[in-house]
Amino acid sequence: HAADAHRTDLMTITRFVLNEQSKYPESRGDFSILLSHIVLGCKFVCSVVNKAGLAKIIGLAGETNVQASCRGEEQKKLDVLSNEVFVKALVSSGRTCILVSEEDEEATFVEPSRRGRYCVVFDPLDGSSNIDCGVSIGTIFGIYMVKDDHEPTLDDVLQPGKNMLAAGYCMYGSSCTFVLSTGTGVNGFTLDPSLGEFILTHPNIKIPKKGKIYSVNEGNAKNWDGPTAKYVEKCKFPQDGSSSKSLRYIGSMVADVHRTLLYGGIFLYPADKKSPNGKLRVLYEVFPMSFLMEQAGGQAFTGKQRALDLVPAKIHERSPVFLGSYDEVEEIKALYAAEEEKA
Ligand code: P6P
Repeated sequence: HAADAHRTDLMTITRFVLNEQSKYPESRGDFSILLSHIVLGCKFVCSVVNKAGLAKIIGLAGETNVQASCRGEEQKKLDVLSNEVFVKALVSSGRTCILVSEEDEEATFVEPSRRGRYCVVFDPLDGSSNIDCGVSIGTIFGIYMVKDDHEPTLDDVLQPGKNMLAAGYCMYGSSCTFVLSTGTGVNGFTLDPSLGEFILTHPNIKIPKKGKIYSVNEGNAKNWDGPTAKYVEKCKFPQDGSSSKSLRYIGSMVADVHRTLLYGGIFLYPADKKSPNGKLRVLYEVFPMSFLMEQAGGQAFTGKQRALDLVPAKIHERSPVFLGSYDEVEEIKALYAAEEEKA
């Protein structure tokens, strides 16, 4: 019975990654071990974020950090707590050597005895300012291999996004959804809380070639450059008789990108006069989401070049980004190219 087989043949993320690994006989399973520690971190953050509202109430009453701390310490901000969980999980995996987190000014160099070959760049809780109103937030990560066996340096993480081995995010919303690419397509997993396992629910995600949704903070419109302003104008007042697009902007990148990936359309965080490099960070927001978009058949562009070709000079560098359906990004690229020709 197919239905029964479906119910009993659970494709967990662990099984899925082991299947992937079996394609590389020489692999020692290091990547699978690394990924299992990232998944562990996400499960922890999912449980803490879901209690956030409750914790706040209890926290207010007792001013204690309900997250398993008996030292009565102050309620730790969830993004700080999440960061600590991911750093500890990644170091304890014994498979990492450099960590770059949105929460830490400096990169973490793992001590030699615990060092592995992978560098992980991550935003432990992106959009955390949205927690109090219950908007979905998420963890975003990308994984590089160190360049060589020499002493690790920042050059091992200042690599173009196209060198990433894997990237993904975990969205903490009505359900906990883990979306991952290891370079051979994109797959989505949903946490089954009764099993504590991520189950494959969105196999081989492909973003629609076109989309009817544009996603941008219109509040910045007065500061946009010409091509962005022209593109958004076309979304609202199409000249070719097509219907105008819908605007959907949640203000939490993981939620806006997840909707774009599944429904199609385009997500934009352009440069503007106030922030010439836009707002989003290259290593742990732009690169992972651009990697996923390309793997799903979409595109990602910075206004000047393919996002994944960018070579960051600093670990917290920002870049404008236009990502989503292939045809939508093509339109933005044409507008920037036309601007370039005029210049
Ligand atoms: P704005 C959240 O703070 C974040 O880093 C992303 O998750 C989100 O896409 C963006 O900033 C929202 O920025 O300027 O539109 O509020």
